[in-house]
Amino acid sequence: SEPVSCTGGRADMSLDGLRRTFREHVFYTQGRFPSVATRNDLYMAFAYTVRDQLLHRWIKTVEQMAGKDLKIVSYLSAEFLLGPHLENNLINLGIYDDVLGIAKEEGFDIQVIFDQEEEPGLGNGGLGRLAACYLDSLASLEVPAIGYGIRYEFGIFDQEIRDGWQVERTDQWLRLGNPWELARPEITCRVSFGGRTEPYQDDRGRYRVRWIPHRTVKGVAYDTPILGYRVNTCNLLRLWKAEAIESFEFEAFNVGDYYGAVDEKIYSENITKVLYPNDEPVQGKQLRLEQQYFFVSCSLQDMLRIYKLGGGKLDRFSRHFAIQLNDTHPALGVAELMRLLVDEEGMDWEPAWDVTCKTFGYTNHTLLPEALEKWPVELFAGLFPRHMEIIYEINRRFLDEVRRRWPGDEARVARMSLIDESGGRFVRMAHLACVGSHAINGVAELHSRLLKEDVLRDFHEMTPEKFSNKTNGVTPRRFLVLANPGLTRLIEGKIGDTWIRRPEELRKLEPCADDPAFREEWRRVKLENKKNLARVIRERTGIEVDPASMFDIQVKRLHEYKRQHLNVLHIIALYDRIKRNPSYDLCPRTFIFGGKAAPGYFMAKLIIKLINSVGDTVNRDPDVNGRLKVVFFPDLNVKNAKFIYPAADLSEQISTAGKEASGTGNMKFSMNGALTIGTLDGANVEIREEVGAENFFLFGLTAEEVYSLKRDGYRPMEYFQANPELQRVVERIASGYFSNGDRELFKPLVDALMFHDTFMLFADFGSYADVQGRVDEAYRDREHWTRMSILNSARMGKFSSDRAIREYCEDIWKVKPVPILLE
Ligand code: GPK
Repeated sequence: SEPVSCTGGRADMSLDGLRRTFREHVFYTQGRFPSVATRNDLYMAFAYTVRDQLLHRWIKTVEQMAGKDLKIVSYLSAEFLLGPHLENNLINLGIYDDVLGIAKEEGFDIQVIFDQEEEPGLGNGGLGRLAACYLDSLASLEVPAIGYGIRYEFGIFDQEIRDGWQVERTDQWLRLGNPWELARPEITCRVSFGGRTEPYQDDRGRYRVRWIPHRTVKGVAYDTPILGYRVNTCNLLRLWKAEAIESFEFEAFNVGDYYGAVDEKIYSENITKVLYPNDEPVQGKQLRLEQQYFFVSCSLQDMLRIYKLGGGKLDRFSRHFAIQLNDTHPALGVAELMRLLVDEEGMDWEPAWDVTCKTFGYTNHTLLPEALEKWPVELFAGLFPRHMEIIYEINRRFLDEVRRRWPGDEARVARMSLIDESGGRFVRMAHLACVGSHAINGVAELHSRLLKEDVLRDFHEMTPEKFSNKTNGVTPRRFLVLANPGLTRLIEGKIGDTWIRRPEELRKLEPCADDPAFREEWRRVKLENKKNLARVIRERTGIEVDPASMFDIQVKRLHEYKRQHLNVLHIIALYDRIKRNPSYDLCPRTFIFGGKAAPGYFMAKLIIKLINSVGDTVNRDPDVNGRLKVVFFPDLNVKNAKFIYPAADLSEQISTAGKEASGTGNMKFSMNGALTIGTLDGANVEIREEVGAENFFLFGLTAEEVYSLKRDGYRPMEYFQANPELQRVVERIASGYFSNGDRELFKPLVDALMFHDTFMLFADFGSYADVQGRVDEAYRDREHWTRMSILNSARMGKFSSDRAIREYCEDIWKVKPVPILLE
């Protein structure tokens, strides 16, 4: 067919063209005269101007892919933590400066316009942000890809701090409209729940099963274009919204049941109402399981529909789609694809199973045993009677295989079964994902090794060839170019800008570490970034911080294994030293925390309260005299994070070894020239390898030491009794020093440490405090510190998500780039 013509008009990317399109959108899209246009009108008009450019490229992408014998990556994720689109798209299009110019001409501040954008907070933390970085890299590498997920009406809650406590407020990201998405009311799927199954014979006399569901909802597609960096590839993020199917309304209306019809509508729409705000699975919540199945079923139906458009035969499906499961949240896809192929498409079991296994890959993101998803069989079978049968059949065949390989080893069979029967019966989603995938990966070297040795040991023994490591990465576009324009300009002045696509080239900066003038410039940029953060902190918290002090930052979800409270114990130790010796020589430090706690996670919320209480006491104590400041930065999200990473001197990555699968914040900090104080956990291990041990502050037990200590019986009290400073620190908390004499407030926290200390803070406290002392000394030698900082940035190329995505493409997905031409 004829190529679609969309040149000229709104596709015109000249300065004049952009200005004209912008004015048109103010007028025709927002319906405003420039003189009465609100801030939001202007933002919307800019967004639509940019979206026009994206759509131009999107159509070219679809047009040039159609009819080609290519393979598409399908990234299934319950979360996509995208962050604001406008600035990012301007950078990827290469028109950032043009648009800055237009804004100036038209007489307004572009920062105010950027600030108007509500970010789509459709994720909790690392896992959701990783999915967003991977979409950016897929498009930037010109790989055909679709991200599939859920269009939550309410994303992750907004966090406020009141009286030191976290208060959650609903996220209303869609309130003023979302210019980045296109509703596709004509792209819909039906998704069913409940009911029963029934056997029958098909016209060829074959035994078949039919599912007679109890209720059915409709999924409607909402598409967001994802443009790559300085390429024409514009991929698709397709998010599903749940609605009631029309027939329900008609039926109910016919019998005069108006309220019944409305109820059904509310019931259906509930499925995509809200993101579960836990960064680990909430066990046993029916609505959460419904969400998972809803988006997985819509997405698989959509892929089959697209595939059939191309006229492909179903047994060749895996040559054209590579589906990646982002953790086990979409693992039900294994059973659903089997159902679609066998029940709906009439395939036989064996070929359908072959297609399924060749199509799916599974990424695991956690070693915490309590975070492995499992669903009560009763709940599962009630919602998905047919999938339950399919899972039993997968399991029967799988366990037969296990028994053939290991005759008589019934303990192994019980360990590997898709059904956990060790007290209650549960469907093990990780086992379903492993059995139904041809590739299984962890997200950092250490994590992948521990998966093989521990969590998925039996699966590794059985099919070692399925396992690999894919160390996480982050996009340098958002986390360096967009977040840190000052540093980007400085780097560009030295080595050009090709590193933005090939960050390994940042190595060319290494010699600059020896150049005093460059170091001076490097410090100037850091200081500017710190002033900027100091301003935002003042605006949001009222606290004054000194940009000349060391900015020591820990931002991430609040979790006991991430040990924000270990950081707090150290702050109290410094405070205690000052109180005991008012002339104690301490390099002035500002401790900055940020992150959300799951609303039902009491201990995490108590840690936020502790941070704020210690801050209240320390910040106003005249004895401290500017040497210590403690800040809790409220409402950490992608938008706020951009002020934080570029302003850090020290990055806190202090999880108990063996608990953090990878971490990605560690990479964002180091890229921006922060030094890391960290344990040998997750990707810290590889960051240290890359930047050099001499440019990294290492402390704490290794994963092996943590395991053996646990095995031999860890007694926190022994560490407590051996360390007088630790005793004083804990005593200050327990005595009510930070809580107006209230000894009850932090008792749960103190008791948990004294009697259990599951995450071994006491075991690591001594080593942490010692190494913090070395950090203090190192910061005094500012020239040397700057050297280390430059080398950190220069050596972080490996942690670009482009590198990670290349590895997935080559080893797992077997997909190749498809360059897109504009004309
Ligand atoms: C892991 F299992 C999970 C989860 O449910 N949510 C989540 O954010 C994180 N993660 C890990 O905790 C991080 O270590 C890792 O870097 C990130 O996933 C991305 O892989």
